[in-house]
Amino acid sequence: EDGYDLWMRYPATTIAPDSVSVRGDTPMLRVAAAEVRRALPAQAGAIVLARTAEVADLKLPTATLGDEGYLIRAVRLNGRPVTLVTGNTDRGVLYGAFALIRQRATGAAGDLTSAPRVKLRVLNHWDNLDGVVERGYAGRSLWDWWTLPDYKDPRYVDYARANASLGINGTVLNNVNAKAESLSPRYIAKAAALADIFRPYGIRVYLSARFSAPIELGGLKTADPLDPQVAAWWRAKADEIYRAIPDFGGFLVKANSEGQPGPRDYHRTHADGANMLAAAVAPHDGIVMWRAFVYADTDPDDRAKQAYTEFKPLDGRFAKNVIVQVKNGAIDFQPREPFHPLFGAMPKTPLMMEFQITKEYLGFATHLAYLGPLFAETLASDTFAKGAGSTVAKVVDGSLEGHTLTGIAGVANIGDDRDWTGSTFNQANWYAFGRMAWDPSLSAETVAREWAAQTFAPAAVAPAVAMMMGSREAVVDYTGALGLAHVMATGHHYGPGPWVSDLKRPEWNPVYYHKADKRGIGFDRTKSGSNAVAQYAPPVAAKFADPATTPPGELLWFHHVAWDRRMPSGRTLWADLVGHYDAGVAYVVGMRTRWDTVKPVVDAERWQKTASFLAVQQREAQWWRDASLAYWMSVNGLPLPAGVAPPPHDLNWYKALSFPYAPGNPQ
Ligand code: BDP
Repeated sequence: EDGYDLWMRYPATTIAPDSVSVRGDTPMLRVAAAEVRRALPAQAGAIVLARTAEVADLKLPTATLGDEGYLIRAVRLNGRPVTLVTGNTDRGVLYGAFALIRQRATGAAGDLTSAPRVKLRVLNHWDNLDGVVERGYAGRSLWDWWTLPDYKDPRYVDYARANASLGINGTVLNNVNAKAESLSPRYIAKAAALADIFRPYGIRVYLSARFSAPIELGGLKTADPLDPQVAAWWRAKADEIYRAIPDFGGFLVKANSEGQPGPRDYHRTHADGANMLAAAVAPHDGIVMWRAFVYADTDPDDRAKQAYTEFKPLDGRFAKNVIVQVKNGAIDFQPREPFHPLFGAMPKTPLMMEFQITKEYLGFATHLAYLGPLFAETLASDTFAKGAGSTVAKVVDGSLEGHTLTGIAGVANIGDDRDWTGSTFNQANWYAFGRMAWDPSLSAETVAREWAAQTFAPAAVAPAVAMMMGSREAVVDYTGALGLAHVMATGHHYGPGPWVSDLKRPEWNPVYYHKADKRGIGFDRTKSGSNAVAQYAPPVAAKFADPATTPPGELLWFHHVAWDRRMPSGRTLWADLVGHYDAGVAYVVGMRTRWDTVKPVVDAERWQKTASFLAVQQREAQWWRDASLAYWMSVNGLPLPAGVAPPPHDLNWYKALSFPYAPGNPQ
């Protein structure tokens, strides 16, 4: 009971051999049937897996299934009542098989039909070739690059099963801070071995491409995207990759951001760079996922404006096999950010959502923070790009502008820890990402309940869901609520550092983001400040421009607010902020109490690890709260509201803490 089985905790009995049958014999149908046999051994009634063409005489409504959807139905076949799992393709059957397993495991029943609303549902592994995972808190990389391609760790199959069970259909194997060597023949062979293993599970492999690879690997003098030799090098490289991996998905690129090379080095645009790579993979039906996370010292006025400033003018200039990958918010995966202003602002360009599943800013692996509500909140945000109801979800699923190339990426939280993600509850974030990528309209609570029902005994489900649902908000509360962001310590991002002010570039420093002074706190992004609000559609801009209509949870993101401003709660801003810190800590205490109640119904190993982590979380939540309050008080000189406990140490004590070996830091 170490969590290895994830949400696929199948009974340990064997099946009556004839209760699952499959029509047709392909690797994908074979793994689909094997999975059902393994998961549903004791189920009464026969199960038949077949493509729709094999059961055409049933005249099922299959038109809406597309090439990945499935239909599950009670039908009669050859006079026998059976549960039919069907889809127009093998892949539809595969996803239907997993849906049937999920349905039975969650105690549901009845006919089911579903097709994904988003085409590319992709994990981004920030895994380095030496096995270290950037921002990874679950051990080392799952990919043993050293022993690949000869040794194929059976775990690769289990990874593929877990992803297929959610409908995840792509994986980017290497870090966006890429090494050119990932594209060398030796590493292409290793990636090809993984692609072979993943193929029957419907998962395509992608690689992060280092833009300067033509120089590093090809010996060229330049990586200028408009140089014909450079374009030819990439074409040849793409051909070489496709010879080894015929269904290779394409490239993910981080360019001209945080020191990465890119087209701007040659005074070319992001579109020039993306289109040149797109031309190389186009003959093979490959795509380029070009990241909008540009973070270079070109726009010191407000880091939050940078991606929009650079990308919005390029709308309509990208090749048709390019999709621009945009983080959920404009800064960087903070516990809460308003939706990224690029969503809705580039109607002619497919935009792909990038969520971070690994909890770089939400307590690493140890804190229990269920990200379903964060994903849902972003997807439900209304861009007003085409009037009310133009949600981010509709931008991402292509329905707002009629795009067919659509995608959602999640920065994986997976490593070689036995439980894959560093904790049991982190598995829920992988799960929620996959399920919501398939259907962005799923509610966070539905997904939490589904996951918990497949992860714990029935008596633990309700308590687990109750813990999960408020857990992300608790992290917001104890790390800095009301729209504060980027108040963490430098480098590893472990713990509080709102006082940090001595780093080279202004926007590396937390003080740049909160701008706290004697008078107030917050970043003025209205007209009197950076005017980042103007990057949103007019109704949204108007809402964010006025502190009275800005949601309290985003107030300090958009406004510099006086400490004594009256909040909707009736308290002053200062008292409200203090209240949030305390509420965050209290929530963690509540989770511990609840977790104690499920001890009798959860296996000892998983119960104990979670209990230990919750203790860590309480200690660290308290630390965040105490250190932050000590700092804010040093700035505003205000007393704590009556009855509030003062931080046990003075500010210097918190400042002096140091964690040189905190995990996940870039190398
Ligand atoms: C930040 C991480 C950094 C990543 C970067 C990115 O701190 O390690 O390389 O994002 O997304 O969140 O490229």
